[in-house]
Amino acid sequence: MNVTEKILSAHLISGELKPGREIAIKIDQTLTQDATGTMAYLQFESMGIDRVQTELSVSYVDHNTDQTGFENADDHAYLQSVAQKYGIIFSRAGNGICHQLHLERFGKPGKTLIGSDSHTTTGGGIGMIAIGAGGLDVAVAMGGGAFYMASPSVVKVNLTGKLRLGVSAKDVILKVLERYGSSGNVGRVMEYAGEGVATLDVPSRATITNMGTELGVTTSVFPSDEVTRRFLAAQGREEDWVAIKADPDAVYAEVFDIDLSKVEPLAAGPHNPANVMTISSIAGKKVNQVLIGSCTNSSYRDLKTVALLLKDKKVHPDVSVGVAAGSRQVVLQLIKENLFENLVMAGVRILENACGFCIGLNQSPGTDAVSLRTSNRNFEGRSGTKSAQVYLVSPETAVAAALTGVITAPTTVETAPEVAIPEKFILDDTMFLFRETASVGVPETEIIRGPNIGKVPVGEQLPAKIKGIATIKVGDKITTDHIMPAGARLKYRSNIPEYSKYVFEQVDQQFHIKALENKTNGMANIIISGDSYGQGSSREHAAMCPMYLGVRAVIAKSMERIHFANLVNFGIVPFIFSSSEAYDNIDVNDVLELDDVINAINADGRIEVRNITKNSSFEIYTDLTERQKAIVLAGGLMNQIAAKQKQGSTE
Ligand code: MIC
Ligand code: SF4
Repeated sequence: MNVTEKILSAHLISGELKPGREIAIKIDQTLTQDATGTMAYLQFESMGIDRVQTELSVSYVDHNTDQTGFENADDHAYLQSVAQKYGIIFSRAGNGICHQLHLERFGKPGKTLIGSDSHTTTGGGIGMIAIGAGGLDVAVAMGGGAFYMASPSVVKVNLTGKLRLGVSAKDVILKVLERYGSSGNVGRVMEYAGEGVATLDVPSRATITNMGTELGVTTSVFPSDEVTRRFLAAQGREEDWVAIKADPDAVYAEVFDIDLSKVEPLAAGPHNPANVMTISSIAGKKVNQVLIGSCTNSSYRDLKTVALLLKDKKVHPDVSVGVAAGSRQVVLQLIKENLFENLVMAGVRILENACGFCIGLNQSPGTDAVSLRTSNRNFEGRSGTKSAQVYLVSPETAVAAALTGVITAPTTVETAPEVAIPEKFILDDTMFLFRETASVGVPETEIIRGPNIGKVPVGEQLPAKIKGIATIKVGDKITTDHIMPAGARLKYRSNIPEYSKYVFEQVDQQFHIKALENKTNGMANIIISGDSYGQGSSREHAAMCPMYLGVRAVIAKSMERIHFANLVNFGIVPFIFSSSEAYDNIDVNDVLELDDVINAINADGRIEVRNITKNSSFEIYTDLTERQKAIVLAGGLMNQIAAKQKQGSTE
């Protein structure tokens, strides 16, 4: 068996490990972050369970920490009180970014983790099967329920050689993105193997598994070896270590070879993480902003490298340079080693240990500005500035540009010495509230609900016939940032009627008005899309808010995994065109009729759509498991759970 099969088979509740088949697995750990967490906990509350049923569940506050207005503080108080009531560890704002913290303090090789954030895959860096999912799936796992997924097809990424100085893990994952792209990888797991694995420390492995998400795969995983043991020992958690490696005769669906010594410094250019180019091909381009941080490159290894490279130097006067550490531990460690000073002395803007710039919450670049970032996503407008040109690069490349003012290959300038993980990291869990310390000054059972804490919208059962309007038609690679913007709108995450006003804001500002009108007139809204609909985040709001606006179906050429699952959970039927030419013959505002939907879903999922406006028809299909069919017909998972609760079922 390979590593993926070993961990999955040890957690298998039902199904068979045959690629494509649905399996149910037991979940050991969960994580949530605040921006997806409020809805996840509102859903968890309605399940009527006294205590989380997992081995460990953590609620992190890291995304929405920087807004004006009362909303953030309301959300944080709600999350803290829920954590206290249900036995969830609470990580306070300022402690750091969920994925970095989870790796440092809680992740364990061989365990399963799901999190309401797509980059939960970071845990694969220490040999976990760690998967991003919608908040509702995480709520179900916290209640002891299984997680359902397609049994993956495992790709071996065979690493040989050793990276040159100035080239780092970000360049490796960009190499993988160059080969596999950001679509067409649904159902895959990338498993790293080969002698080159031992040359990568845990933070480097975690950068690779983190950004593996941009491929659209289920997750990525490294073996757990001596390097993993040393990392956990330095975190004071040696007892959490177990060795996990693939059997010598393990079988893989395919093999991708990378000779690390040949990897060049790379960048992902505007506006997709898979738009990979060499740094040498864009060298000399003027840079306005450099931002180092996010859950991809904010570790001790990365920031120590940055601090060493900036020692006794000053950032270029035309470049605004910001650094956000991934955790307090990283900051404390840099302070202890007198390295933090290098950043401040160089003229770096010190940012909060949080997601911040990565999600467009602050540091938006100027008009047409060129911004170099070490984060993992550069979707158009995500930075908060639509005309900005965002390039994703390694910390080494970021520093080279910060100093020279232009894109510069780090291998052509002074390179920093290799950074080793310390024997023992500074261990201080002050900003985690464990049950004993979780007091928020109220009785344990009282949940704090300020006016920003709304309600989870309720779906409606699927009607026998969908008569609807093609309210919007979008192209390929529509991300969840297009569907449900974050940044300045993030503070409405707990208030669905308000947040719904921004659905497709970047694409069609009238969408929500038209959709509500159609809903009032008894017409369903139908979204028409090209390939790879729903790339990017796990935010279930990209399904929940459209559901609130009366969207009943999405018809796309293809769809990404987490978004597909979220649509099902919120009772929106995810349809695929049987023949992609049909896409060309639909226009916005066409009236579409889907007769006998329920019977079609229960049969083979194929259905004829009549385009009343064009007097034509075309075929679509939906590939749902029996479990997913039942959810869609019930109008979403919450409806199904409520119906079961009414019948007294404990299932
Ligand atoms: C992201 O990087 O897009 C986010 C913000 O972390 C999302 C989660 C969210 O939308 O709250 C993700 O990656 O899942
Ligand atoms: Fe936060 Fe950015 Fe990581 Fe998402 S990708 S979890 S916004 S740091």
